[in-house]
Amino acid sequence: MKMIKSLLLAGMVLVAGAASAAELMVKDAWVREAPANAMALGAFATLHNGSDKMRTLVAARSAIANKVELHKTIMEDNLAKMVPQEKVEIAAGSEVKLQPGGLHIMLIGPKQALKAGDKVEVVLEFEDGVTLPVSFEVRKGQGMAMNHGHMSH
Ligand SMILES: [Cu+2]
Repeated sequence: MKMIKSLLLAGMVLVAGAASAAELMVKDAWVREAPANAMALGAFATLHNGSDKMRTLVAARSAIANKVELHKTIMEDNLAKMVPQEKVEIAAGSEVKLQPGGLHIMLIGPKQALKAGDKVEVVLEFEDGVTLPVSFEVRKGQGMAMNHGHMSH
């Protein structure tokens, strides 16, 4: 009887963990195709928070980059400039778009060339301790490609 009880308890903990992750949804995750010598590249996605409380993205990590940062591109004196962000807040029941020219995840020092069709695994870390592995699809540059390598960090 004792064993059944502890198994039940373990099951409940698992369900609770899964539920809090499921309330966070990542849609349309992609990174731009890049050569092996790229200095940095942006990762983009729509982060959807289906829960009833604010969720805060505080970090991201990936085995394919030396370093991963959260950035926001702003215009200053007609120049695009990237500002590191400590966090990205997603209000309850809403979504935040990480997109070229705005908030993005920056993969700094990619360790390999990325070709369209490849997948890049990035783990998103939230303030409440939830981690969310996301598979980003590599796509060819679209429209006005912003060359991150030319921007000052
Ligand atoms: Cu950036």
